[in-house]
Amino acid sequence: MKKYITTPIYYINGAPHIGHAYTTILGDVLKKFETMRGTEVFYTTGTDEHGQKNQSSQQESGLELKDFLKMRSDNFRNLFDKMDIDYDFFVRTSTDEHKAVVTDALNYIFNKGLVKKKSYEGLYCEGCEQFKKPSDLDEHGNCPDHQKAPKLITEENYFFPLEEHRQWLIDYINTHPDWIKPARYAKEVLGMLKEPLDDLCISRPKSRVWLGVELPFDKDFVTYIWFDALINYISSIGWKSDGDNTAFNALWEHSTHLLAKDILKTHAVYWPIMLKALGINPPEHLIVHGYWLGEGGIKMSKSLGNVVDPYEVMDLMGIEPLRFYLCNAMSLTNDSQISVDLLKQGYKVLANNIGNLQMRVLKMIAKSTGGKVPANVSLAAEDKALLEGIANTFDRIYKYGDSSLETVSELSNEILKAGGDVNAYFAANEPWVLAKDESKRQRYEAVIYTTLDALRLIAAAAYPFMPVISGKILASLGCSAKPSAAFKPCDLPEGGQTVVGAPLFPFLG
Ligand code: ME8
Repeated sequence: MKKYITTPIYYINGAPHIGHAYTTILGDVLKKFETMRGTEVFYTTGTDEHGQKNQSSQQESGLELKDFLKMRSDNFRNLFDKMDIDYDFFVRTSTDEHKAVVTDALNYIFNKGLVKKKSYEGLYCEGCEQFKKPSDLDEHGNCPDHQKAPKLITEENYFFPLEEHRQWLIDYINTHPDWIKPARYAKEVLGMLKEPLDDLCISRPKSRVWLGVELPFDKDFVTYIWFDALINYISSIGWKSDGDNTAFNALWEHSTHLLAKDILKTHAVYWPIMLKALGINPPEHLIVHGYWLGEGGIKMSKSLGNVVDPYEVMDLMGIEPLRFYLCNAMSLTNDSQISVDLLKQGYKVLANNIGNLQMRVLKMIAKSTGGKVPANVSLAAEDKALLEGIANTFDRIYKYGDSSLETVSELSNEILKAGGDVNAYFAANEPWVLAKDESKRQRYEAVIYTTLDALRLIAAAAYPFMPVISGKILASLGCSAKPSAAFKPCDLPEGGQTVVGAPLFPFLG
């Protein structure tokens, strides 16, 4: 079985910020988690290059369209490359391959008689690229995400009716409790489905928006950006309305879309209904996360300017501690505050936990045994209990966890907890005192072996978040094996050579 994991494709009207970096990091962490337990993953991320926002941005830039799109898309790709994201395909909606699939899908639903043309008046939020109902707005009549009043627009457009599928979607959500995770977002979607669904406007007149995929059945219009963008999830893996979809179907069956709650409605209401019209099942899972809140406690966003720059914080603390922090600090169902100060604090937690433990134990045995892992140790019940507890926890998460935020969050918490427990064990057993007394040699060696073996388990478990640091810890313990999801206690080869290297988490200053 091969899994398919996707991130949203990001608008290119601004530079990427930590929110975009986070979802793409989360996908990479999930990919590594799955790979470690033997499941292959096809992972996609990319850029959403059409629509009014991108069009306005291009006009302001004064650049040729092609150059503008490439430059802005590369801003995202270069960031993801610098962050060592192991994506298998980088989507660009401006490519002919993607556009051909959008055209194919539009023709398919048009020919099935699922599209109708009518005049429409509505409140349009450019930030969301969506028509809004008065009930979607805050008390000042603004879009809550963009803090701007939507514009009243009257236009002739093409529509795709949704209402007739509402009950089917409600039933689908109720019979598939694992479809949308965490569960509170499924409840939110059921809330959206309490009222009849308006027809989805799937076109924009070229007189207003020309940056898009032309409607195959009316050259005066382009496709609505969301209709175009959502199709990326099927265009990236080769769907065709009339081709052989065997390979597509195999991947699609195990598909997970990652997204924040800002785009829950498009993914959990429009998308499954679009897919149904195309004869495709909903993706297997939608994994939804909350917002990173920037300055002022409001959602960080390009348009509000309260963003954390991923390059700045990567330079400050390194990509791997940043990955760990983001995955650990994003709460499952709420929003999370983020700032450079909070990131620095998170870095210190890691340094004091895993970093401190590694340095202390390695320096100690470098002095006492020339760095050799003690052999023929006789572990006390306390030592065995510590190692078995840690191994069992990681074993359970790797065996039964799924590709979700809950798993990632639990794993990162358990890594810190294990690090804390081993630091406490080390302090309580005072190996530096034992080392001075030859009659306590056996006990000294057991404490050292236990600490080293625990560190090995922690490093292996941390691989999806910090692959390079995990490898460095394992190498420093004399373990060359690639981390695997088999967490067995007391597996550290006896007699191996340990090495005190440079600190894993240098002082930030
Ligand atoms: O919505 N906190 O693109 P977008 C957490 N092109 N995550 C955040 C975030 C924040 N403050 N800000 C952005 C679009 N994100 C469409 C998507 S998909 C078919 C089309 C992340 O550039 C998060 O993943 O506005 C969110 O859903 C996405 O970026 C929105 O990116």
